[in-house]
Amino acid sequence: MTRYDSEAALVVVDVQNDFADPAGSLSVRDGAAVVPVLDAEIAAARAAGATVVYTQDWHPPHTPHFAQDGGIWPVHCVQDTWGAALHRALTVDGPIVRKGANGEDGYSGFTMRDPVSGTTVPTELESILRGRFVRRVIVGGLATDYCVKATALDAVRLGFDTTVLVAAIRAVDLEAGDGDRALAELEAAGVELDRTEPTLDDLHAATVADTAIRAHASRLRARSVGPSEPADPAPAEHGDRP
Ligand code: VGL
Ligand code: ZN
Repeated sequence: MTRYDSEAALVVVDVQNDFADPAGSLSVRDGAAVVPVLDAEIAAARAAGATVVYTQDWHPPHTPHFAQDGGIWPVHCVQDTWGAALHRALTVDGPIVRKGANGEDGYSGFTMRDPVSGTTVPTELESILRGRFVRRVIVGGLATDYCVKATALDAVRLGFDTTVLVAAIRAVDLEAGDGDRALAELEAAGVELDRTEPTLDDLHAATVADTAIRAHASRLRARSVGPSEPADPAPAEHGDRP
């Protein structure tokens, strides 16, 4: 993978349990499949000195974004809940930008729209990228037809040379074809679609790193817990290893 250098940033959009895990409240079909692909991208990006930034949908328990409060979505990604947490197999190695925390519709990682006043406010994403002299933005994550689309459209609008990694995204597809229509819209706006499939070597490298991290974490737990507690608790409740 040669797409990364110090002027590039990988933006990992909303790889959170509510979207990525089959038990999530707004679970995207095959959503967990993006995790190993993104882990490989993250490793390549970091190795090349590129920036990696994560976005996180971060809603209050009540927001006009939710159907229960007049919006369209089931309750999802509520601040500090399991559903809002980044998927446990995702390598987190960079700043996290949270959006929607004050009841806005936060589809784009760059901007949030107040659903009552209609005004748009920026998140800190653009200033993070400008502060690092980023010129190129590479986008992956969930979901193609909402937050990935909105983030990539904002990125081109802001003048970044923008690429979406097709192997690293999945669509909600509320209506059949939404994901494909989103890709067409992105292309029309000047976003490059990279349809390269990750190689097995890329995926393997990410898996090996992940396994090593888990083994180390398990040794640390074994050392720190008392004799009455299990040294290595059962895998997390909502586990879904891709
Ligand atoms: C998203 C629907 C509602 C997304 C967020 O991350 O794509 N979709 N909130
Ligand atoms: Zn949301």
